[in-house]
Amino acid sequence: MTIDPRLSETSPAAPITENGLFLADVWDGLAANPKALPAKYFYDAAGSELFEQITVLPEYYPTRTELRILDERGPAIAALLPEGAALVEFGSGSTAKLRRLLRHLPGLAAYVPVDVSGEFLTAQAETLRGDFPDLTVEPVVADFTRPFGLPEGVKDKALAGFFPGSTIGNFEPREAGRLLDVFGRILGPGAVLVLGVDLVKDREVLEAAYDDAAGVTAAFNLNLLHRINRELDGEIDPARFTHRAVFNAEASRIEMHLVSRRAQTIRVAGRSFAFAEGESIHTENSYKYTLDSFRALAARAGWTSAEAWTDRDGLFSVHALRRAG
Ligand code: AVJ
Repeated sequence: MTIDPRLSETSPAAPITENGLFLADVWDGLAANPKALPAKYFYDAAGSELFEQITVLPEYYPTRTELRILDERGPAIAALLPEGAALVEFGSGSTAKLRRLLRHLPGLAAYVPVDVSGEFLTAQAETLRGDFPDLTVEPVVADFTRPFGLPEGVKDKALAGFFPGSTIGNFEPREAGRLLDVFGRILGPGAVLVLGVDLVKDREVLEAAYDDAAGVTAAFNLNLLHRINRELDGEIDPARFTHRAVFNAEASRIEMHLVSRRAQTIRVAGRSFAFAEGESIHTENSYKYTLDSFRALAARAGWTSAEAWTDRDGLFSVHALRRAG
C-alpha cells in the first residue's frame, strides 16, 4: 500500500489498516475545496446491488441500449476481430455483455478477464467454462489502469480488447486518453478494441437517467455515506444530505453530488469537516461524447476508428478501434 506523502503535511496520517487507503481518500476528499470523493468507492456489496437495480430502471438507458447494439451488431463486430484472437476484457463486470459477443465468436482462442478482485474472477471463470466448454479462460488479477503482463499462452495470439459499460466515461478525458494508450501498449500493434461509450443528448434525458423517479440512484449515491459510517467509524447522518445529478454541458459530463441540507459538521474517524448549507460533495463524473469527439480522443491515444454503431435513437455507441500495425 502506498501512502500519499501530501497527507502528512496537512493532517495526521490516516491509520494504516486494511481500510487505510479508503480513509486517506475520504479525509483528503472532505478536506478539499470543493469537496469530492472518488466514484470507485460506490461499489461495496450494497452499492453493487444498487447499481444492478439502476441498470434495469426505465430512465437508465445505457445498459439495455448497449446490450441491444451488441445483439444486433454482434456479427459485424465479430467480423472485425482477427481469426483465432484472444479477447482481453478490462475490468470484467457481469458476463452479460461478453456473452452477447461470444455467440458470434466460435473461433476465439482465449478469453482473458482482467479484474482487481481475484475472488470475483475465479467465480466468473468457473461459470463461463461451464457454459462454453471449448473456451479457454485465462483470468488475470490486475488493476487495468496500469500496464500488466498477459498470460504466456495468449502472448503469441492476435489480440482484441473489450471495455463495455461506458466505464471510460468515469475518467477525466485526459485520463481516458492515457487509459486507451495503456490498452494499446498491452494489446500491441494491429489489435482491435471494442468499447461502449455513452453519447451526448438532451439534458432532460441525461438528468432523469441519473435521478430516477424511484430514487434508486439517490440511494446509490447516499450509500457512500452509509459505507463511510460502516467501515470508517463515520458519524454522518445521511438524511442531512440530498442527491443531485446535473448535466454540465460545458464539460460534457453528468455530475453527481451529495448536497448538505444545512450547515453542519460531520466526523469521520475522529476528524471533523464543516459544511455550509447547500455545500456539496462531488461524487461522480460521467462524461458523454459525440461519435466524433470520442474518435478524436482515441486518435490522440494512437487508435483509429474502424467502425462505430449506435442505436436508432442515438442514445449510446459501440466503437471498434484499431491500433496501427
Ligand atoms: C458504471 C460508470 C457506467 O456513469 O452511468 C450509474 C455509473 N452512476 N448511475 C454511469 C452510474 C450513476 C455508470 N457507470
